[in-house]
Amino acid sequence: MNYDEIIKNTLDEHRYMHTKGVVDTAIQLADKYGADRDKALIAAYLHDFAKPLGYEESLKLIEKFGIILDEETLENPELLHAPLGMAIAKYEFGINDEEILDAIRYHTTGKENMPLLTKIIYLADLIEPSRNFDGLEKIREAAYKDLNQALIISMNNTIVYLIKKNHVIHSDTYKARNFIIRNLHRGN
Ligand code: DGI
Ligand code: FE
Ligand code: FE
Repeated sequence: MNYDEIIKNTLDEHRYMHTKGVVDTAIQLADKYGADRDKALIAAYLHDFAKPLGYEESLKLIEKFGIILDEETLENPELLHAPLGMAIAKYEFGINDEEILDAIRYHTTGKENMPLLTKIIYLADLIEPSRNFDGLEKIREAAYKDLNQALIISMNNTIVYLIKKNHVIHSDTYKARNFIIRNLHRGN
């Protein structure tokens, strides 16, 4: 399947460039940390496929695909594109690989005990070359030295951003952070 062609025809220029950046970065991280680069490529290409859809349309598709979502996700339009992207990957692109599906599903919030590919897509989404936000350089530097450290800095950054904006913090977001921090303290 020519994902590049598909994405170019579906996403606007800005989101296409972002997606290309995530693909390149995810492949680099996959090589560095020993993940499957073909899976990284597919997950990266499809991670924001549902992003252009509006709230009402997203809710309709979520119902159509029979996805059961928690209230915290349903009330946050920003979060819907991740589970919906997973369903589209599965039912429209025929992807059945659980690692790819998980990486798309949790690319926005993260989750407790993230598999390697999910961590890579989460981080690649934040540090790809066209991104720009305060604190990004520190995350980029850490990303190629220590994956878990980079994730903690990213998650701290996102949580502080959500607090400043007075947004609801999804429980997957803080559980993802707590899990990594607890495990670092245990030394593994
Ligand atoms: O889709 P992208 O823009 O590439 O990036 P993304 O999938 O990480 O989505 C970013 C948005 O998601 C950003 O506006 C912050 C929001 N977000 C991330 N975690 C949470 C969250 N929003 C809420 N309400 N709660 C969260 O835990
Ligand atoms: Fe996204
Ligand atoms: Fe993205």
